[in-house]
Amino acid sequence: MRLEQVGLYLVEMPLVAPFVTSFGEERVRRALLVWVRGEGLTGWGECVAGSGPWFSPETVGTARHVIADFALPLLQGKDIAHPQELPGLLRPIRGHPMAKAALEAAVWDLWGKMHNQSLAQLLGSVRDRVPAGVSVGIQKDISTLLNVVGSFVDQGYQRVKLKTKPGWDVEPVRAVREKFPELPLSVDANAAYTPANLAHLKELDKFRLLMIEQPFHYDDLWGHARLARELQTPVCLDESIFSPQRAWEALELGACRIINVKQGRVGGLSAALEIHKLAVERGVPLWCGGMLETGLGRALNVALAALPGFVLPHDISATDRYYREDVAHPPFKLEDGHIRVPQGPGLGVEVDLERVVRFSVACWTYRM
Ligand code: OSB
Ligand code: MG
Repeated sequence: MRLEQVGLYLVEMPLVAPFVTSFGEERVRRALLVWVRGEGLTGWGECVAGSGPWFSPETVGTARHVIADFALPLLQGKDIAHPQELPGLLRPIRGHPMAKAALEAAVWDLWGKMHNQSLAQLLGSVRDRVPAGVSVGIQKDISTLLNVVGSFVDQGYQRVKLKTKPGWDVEPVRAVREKFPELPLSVDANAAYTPANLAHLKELDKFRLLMIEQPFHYDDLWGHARLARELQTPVCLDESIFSPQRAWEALELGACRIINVKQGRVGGLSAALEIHKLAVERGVPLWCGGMLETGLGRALNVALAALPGFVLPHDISATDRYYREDVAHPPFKLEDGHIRVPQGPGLGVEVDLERVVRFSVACWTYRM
């Protein structure tokens, strides 16, 4: 397949409710949408980089720069035999996994449409629906938190993840655990702690948490390995795992027992498949994380989460938990605590171009 044209839309999607983590508050999700045109068809992808370098060093701005000025020239005039060739073609670019992943995603969608196969089929997915969890941001007080969690439990979410930070951890977790004794529950600190907080983090051991996600700095594999030996609660890594190589290192070091896979964070679907292979060989449980994606990114996450090694509930929630109006149709619905895997060609969702244009604040087109 030859790419003839590539385009980017920078969209600003208002969230139904502000999302607060240890690194800040988000009211609007800025996202870079990518389209690739070739063989008379259009493929779409979504870049998961955020508006600032808080979750990862990448931003929508660095992703646009790297895609336009470095990645597209490397793809110029290339005859791409399979989407899994993308990582090799883009290898000269160091870092920038989210930028690379967005292009690869659009190429997978195009490839699926060319061959009339769903992404789920192409990846080797084995499920037609995946268990949905929900990630609950930091709330203004504990009674608000209990109401928010209660409403998600009533809707049927199978696992609740609480965002934590120093000053919002043991007490909120205790309150949720007391009110929902059997609820599968986890916490995600987004790197808000340091090894000096060890004694405090140990207090979380008494709440029967499924895992503690990314307590320390993203660069600190060694600190996580030491923590993992001290805690009963399994450590799960998110930000730290930005490549298949890092996944291997983390497992070799014993820095985590569970991996949160985000295809964007690890450099694309091919990289996610590599991590999946490694995890299955080693019996390491995986689940699919989220980055408040639009329906485009969510469709891809759902297909990935349907692979056999993804065995825990995901941060894949229904569309109405994020957006009133999404840029893809149909919206993802919670059915009996699950999200259905799209079966149409490629991503299996329909892009709503009117909404893409309405939500966009800038767009760029490149001739290949
Ligand atoms: O750490 O998992 C995270 C959202 C944005 C950035 C980082 C994270 C998250 C979430 C939300 O937890 C997951 C979702 O998309 O539902
Ligand atoms: Mg996380």
